[in-house]
Formats: sequence, C-alpha cells, structure tokens
Amino acid sequence: MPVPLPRLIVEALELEFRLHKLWSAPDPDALVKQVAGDVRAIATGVNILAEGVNFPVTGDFMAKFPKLEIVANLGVGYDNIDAKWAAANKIAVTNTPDVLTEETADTAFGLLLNAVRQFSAAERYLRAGKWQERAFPLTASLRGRTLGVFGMGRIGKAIARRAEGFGLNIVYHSRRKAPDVLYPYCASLLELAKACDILMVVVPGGPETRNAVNAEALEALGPDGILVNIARGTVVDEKALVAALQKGVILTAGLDVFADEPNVPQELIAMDHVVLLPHVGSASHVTRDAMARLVVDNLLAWRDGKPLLTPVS
Ligand code: 8YV
Repeated sequence: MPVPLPRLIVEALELEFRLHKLWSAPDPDALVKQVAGDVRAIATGVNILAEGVNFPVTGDFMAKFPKLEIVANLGVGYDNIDAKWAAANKIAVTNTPDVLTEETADTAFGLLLNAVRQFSAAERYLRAGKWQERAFPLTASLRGRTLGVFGMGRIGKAIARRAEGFGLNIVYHSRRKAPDVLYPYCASLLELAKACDILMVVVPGGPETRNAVNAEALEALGPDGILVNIARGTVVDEKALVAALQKGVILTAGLDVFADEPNVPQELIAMDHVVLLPHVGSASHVTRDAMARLVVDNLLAWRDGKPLLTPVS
C-alpha cells in the first residue's frame, strides 16, 4: 500500500494479507527492496487522506515487483496507474465504478446550481452582514439552458438524468456515440461547446484528454457559458480557464478538481463568482465506505481465484 488508504481498507486487508504500508515506513525505498520479491498485490488510490499524497503507480514502480498480479484502486478514475503497462504485463487493475455514480452526479449538480445562482457568494454576503444594506444582486439562471455533457459514461448519464428533471436541453460528446442514449451527439468537443451554454466535464483524465478544454473550447462556450468540472483538473487548460474567467470569455465555473491538487491557483481563489470545492465529488461516508469495500472485495476475489468484481478493461 503506497499511500494511506481509509481505515476500513487497512483493517480489512491486515486481517487477510500481509500488508506493507509504504507510507508509514521510515525508509520506503528500503522497504520496497526488502519486500519486492513477495508483493503480489498493490492497493492504492488518488487524493487520499493526507493532503497532496498522490503516488503514481508507474510501469517503473510495478516492475520492481516481479510477482505482482493486481493493482486495486480506490476511485473510478485510474489515471494514477499506468494501466496500459499493467495490461501488457498481465497485471490486473480494478477500480470503484457504480458505487460513486449518484454521489458524484449530485456534486456536479450542486456545483452547477451554485455557480449559476451564486449561492456561495450569496451566503458570504449574508454572513458579512451586507443584506442589512441591500439585497443580493440578481444572478444568471438555469432556465432555458442547454447542458453539454463531455463524457457520456455512467456519471455523465446520471448527471443527464438530473438535468432532465431540471428542464434542461441536453447534448453530449464522447469518444463514441452511446448506443443507449437519445440526446443529440456532437462529433467533437468544439461542436459540443458551441451547442451548449453549460459544459459539464465528465471524461477520464490521462494523456488522451489532457488540456482538451482549451481556450478555443471556452471561446465557443461563450459569454453566458458555465464550465463545471468534476472529472480531473488535467482535462482543462487551467491557465486558459483563468484567462477566460478574468476576461469574461465565459460567465463562471464550478470546479471540484484542479491540475495540481491540493494547490488551487490564486487567480481562481480571487474570483468571488467562481465556485471551488476541494475534490469532494464522492466524499460522503456512505459512498467512500462502499468504494473502500469494493477495493477489499476485488482483492479477496483475486486471492480466492474468483472473477474480479470491477476490473478495468
Ligand atoms: C476520489 C475520484 O477523489 O473516483 C475518483 O476517480 O476522483 C474520487 O472518488 C478518490 O478516488 C478517492 O480518494
């Protein structure tokens, strides 16, 4: 275990396996050398308990363990793991899909409502005693808007379901047209940005989507446009986003993820109308427990020679 995972995982794994906690070893390199020949499984995750603890499970790292068979990840996103290298070396990777879908979609919608109606700013206004002086200024509205979902996977679909209830028009762009979805499909991200005024980023991180939401896409989103990102900070060109927000190229943004967590650019913090959350998309007790359980259950299935519950394809 290279990073400190939730207690539920640590305790369950300690009962069933010999667990080496790299993060609490006085000399992690020495521990790796000492146990490298025995290690058959790695349990890891992103953005865990301790601030800023991100440990990329690279090919070089996995190569240190000749008997490695599986990497179990806490999180649906697994851009912290070189899954291609793992596949090429017959190492399984598991993640935690499904159990966090609805929670993350709730967070996405909370961010969107907050960004468009400026609830965080309104609350700060009330707490500062400014209501006594005058009413909070009027805001933009969700009414009559079109939601562009960038990434129509499980979470994208759960967000779209919510959007239907809120009376939004829905369009989307994914690598592929989703066979089970009737919303209009846009062939490119740029086309999507032109077709919508809320751009919801729900694609996986990693090299294929790095900086996909660039200056051109933000320009296409337009001056009434709202960007919501609950996926990975790497998907958005953060410098281009700061510039677009400062110049009014888009209206505002709701962000749960950032390029270099937990470091959030000062320019974003300085903009009162931008809604910023500390990567809490799945961060409720019930959902994080379900994710933790799934990490453990995948490892138990592997140990018992049973099919993995949620292998990454
Ligand atoms: C968590 C996430 O930040 O599932 C993901 O991909 O980003 C989040 O659920 C993380 O995985 C748990 O620490």
